[in-house]
Amino acid sequence: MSSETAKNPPADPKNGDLRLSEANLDRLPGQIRRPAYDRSRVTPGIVHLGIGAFHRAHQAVVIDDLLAGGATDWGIVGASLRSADTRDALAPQDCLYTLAIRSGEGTDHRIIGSVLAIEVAKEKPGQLIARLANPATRIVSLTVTEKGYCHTPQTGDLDEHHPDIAHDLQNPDTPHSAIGFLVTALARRRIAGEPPFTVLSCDNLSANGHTVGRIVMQFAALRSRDLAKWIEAEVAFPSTMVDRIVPETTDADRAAVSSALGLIDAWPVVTEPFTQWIVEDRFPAGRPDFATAGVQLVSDVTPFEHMKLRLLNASHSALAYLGYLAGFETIAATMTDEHFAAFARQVMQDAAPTLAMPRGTDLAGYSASLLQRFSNPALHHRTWQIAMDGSQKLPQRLLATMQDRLRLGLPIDTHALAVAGWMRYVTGTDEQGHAIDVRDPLAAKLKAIAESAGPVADRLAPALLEVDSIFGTLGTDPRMRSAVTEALTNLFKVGARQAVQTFRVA
Ligand code: CS2
Repeated sequence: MSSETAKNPPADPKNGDLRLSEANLDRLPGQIRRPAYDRSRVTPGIVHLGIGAFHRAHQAVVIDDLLAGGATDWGIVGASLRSADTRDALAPQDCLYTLAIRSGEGTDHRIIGSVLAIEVAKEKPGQLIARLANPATRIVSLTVTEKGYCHTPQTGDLDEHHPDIAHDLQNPDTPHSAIGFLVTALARRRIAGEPPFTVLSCDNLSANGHTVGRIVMQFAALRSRDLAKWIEAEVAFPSTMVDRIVPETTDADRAAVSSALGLIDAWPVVTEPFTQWIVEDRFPAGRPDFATAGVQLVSDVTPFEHMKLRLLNASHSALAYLGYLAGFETIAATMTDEHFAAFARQVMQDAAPTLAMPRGTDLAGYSASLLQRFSNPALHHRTWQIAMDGSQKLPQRLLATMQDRLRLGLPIDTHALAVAGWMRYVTGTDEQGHAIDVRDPLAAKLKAIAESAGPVADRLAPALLEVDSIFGTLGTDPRMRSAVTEALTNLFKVGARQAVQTFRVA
């Protein structure tokens, strides 16, 4: 994202404008942790598609721990599908970067060395395909965000009309999408008689492994039925639940980190102390000894994934839309309002009866810890950032819970207010009449719907509920229509702050 590009890296009085790099590691203040292994001896075993801040603050840190423990053949080659920003920022610093862990107690800095190289797929697609096809690559992991899967969020099926998919079917050797790269590389492996890599989705999708597997097979079937059959028989797509809050890096973060280091880091990542990774243990091509780095290996990740999506991400999105409309810039600021905090708790409470957790799971404790994490005053996590791509996020975060609650005969007014918040947000005009920069693959369509309906809940709510790729059959349910219309009517009437304040929480 260009807003994350390094701007005016600050000069340090001691080290001038020296850059963080292998050669300069010795200049770091003694307390700053750095790779405890010889990076020149590490070979790549993982290719990661979508090397953004989230991957660098989460999976790359786990791998850094494993490399420190002696697993020298599991280094990461990162790839950006389009933008050269991350590569341009990190290549001059030997792909080293800082993890800044922030809490109310201060910041802990650590240098991460597990990323060995970064490629830009758009520049050299053939090079990335060759790397993926190389049998040394045993895991291909992904954080390409929800929209990167080119699927219909409501059904989980490949969107055959997606422009990138249409392109990739015509141009298998120069794909644009992650799906196109995976399938071309898998086809090469098959022809070469090599075993496939394991595909590890680390995005916030429901049943992310199963979902990416289905999309990959549907795409492959459009190219060759035999290829699709081979993928179905041979390729593992374990599901994962990945959790760490990672706000976008700001120029102020860059300045603060560079000053703590005494060296310039063009793109550090800032995060919270909490981190969690739960992975289904299906890696026929081998895997690092994840458990030694605190990763939980399970046979079925689904309940944990649902728990995270319906408690954490659902309340995050609810706070993002309603908080933004109420004029709060960050999640932590939104949480300082007790009514918003109570509303977030209610979103979680309402999701609880829809979850089937393993015995002994402490949902109340989990929810309490989420509220605490959201309140971390040192994280500047913008409501606007989380509000992005709602059309891709709503189904698994909010709508699945509503569907289940309706099935159970339970009321849906809490989630209806959150969905109404999204509807009010995507009109593109805030409560003061200012424009909202709505980022969403469906932004233009949503805006057109909002313009034709006007700011009238009775017209806008039903019109948006008809967007099938988001709402599916739920959008036609009369209980859904009336709950959302009622919530949106109130939002237009009294505004988000008062709507949340007067919302009856249990
Ligand atoms: C957030 C997530 O941006 C968003 O939509 O809800 O990125 C969230 O911070 C992570 O899933 C936390 O693990």
